[in-house]
Amino acid sequence: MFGPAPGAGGGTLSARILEAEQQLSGQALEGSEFQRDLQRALAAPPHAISPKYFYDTEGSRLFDRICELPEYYPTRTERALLAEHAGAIAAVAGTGADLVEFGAGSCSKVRLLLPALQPRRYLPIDISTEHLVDAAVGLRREHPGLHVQPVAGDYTAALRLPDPLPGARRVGFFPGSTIGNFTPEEALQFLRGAARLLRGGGLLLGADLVKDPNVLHAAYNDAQGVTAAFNLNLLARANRELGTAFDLDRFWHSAFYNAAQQRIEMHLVSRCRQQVAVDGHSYVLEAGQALHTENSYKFSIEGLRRLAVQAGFRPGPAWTDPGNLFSVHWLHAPE
Ligand code: AVJ
Repeated sequence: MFGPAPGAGGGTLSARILEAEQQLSGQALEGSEFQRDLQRALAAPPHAISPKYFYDTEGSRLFDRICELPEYYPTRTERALLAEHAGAIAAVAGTGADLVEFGAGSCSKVRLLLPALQPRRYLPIDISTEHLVDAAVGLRREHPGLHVQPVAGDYTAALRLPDPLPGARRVGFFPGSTIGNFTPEEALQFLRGAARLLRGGGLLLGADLVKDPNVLHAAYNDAQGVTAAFNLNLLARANRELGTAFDLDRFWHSAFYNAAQQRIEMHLVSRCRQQVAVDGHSYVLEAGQALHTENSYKFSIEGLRRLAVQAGFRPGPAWTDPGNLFSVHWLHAPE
């Protein structure tokens, strides 16, 4: 293991060492945690596993394809909002900030903000190391002057970030309605942590809105079956990484809107009674038994602002599209 990485950036040696170090620590931790969480989900109710396990390299690729689907409105709607309001966002967030993105993926949305926001540094955090490093390399090539320092890790867990840049305000960026993956209690906890981390700056947050359930249903049951492949990739990933032998043909993708909870739920449903094994432990799945793989909560603008206030933020402007499909919020984090 390398020693502590100095706060260097660009394509310098220390930045590359930092990346290498994080690739190693990131992957090692994740493997065993995945096995344990999968075993827990199979063993007993509520038969649920965190959606963070979708995002290995293949899953991140599938997610990027989801974002291009005609039925999946969130990405294109949020991108339009960011592009249209970049100037207004920079006016409230300020230029020259230390910009931290939670779950940066392909770092594609931040590109819409960079010209207006002109951050002093960009810290993309993501759980999919290979995908993140590729994205950071591409971003550096496009913006040679930008200080990009990727952090491979799970931002839902305690995460060590590089020290803040002296004198620079921290601005958080959490787009894509990824906040919808948290339960309301987890979302509050995440926002509380973010308000602390970003004090004196703020958070730019994307949140999907409650709408016609038919529109929601189509977005998670696309005609090409990419969302189904994304969901099933959880089992494919287990086969690759944990040496399991899940037969993907024995599961189907289920996604539906749970109106009472204001969320889309995704499940992998066993098509038949079957026995599966993970690291020597076997489990019987009944026909129709579901493994709950994701919640995607939907919000109202006011509901999200209330949650932000509870977490210690002072909500600023919120931007939405004419169809009220999606919202982007500026949340000021007091000192
Ligand atoms: C990345 C959590 C925002 O909930 O819409 C897309 C993930 N799951 N299609 C979402 C997802 C199925 C996505 N988030």
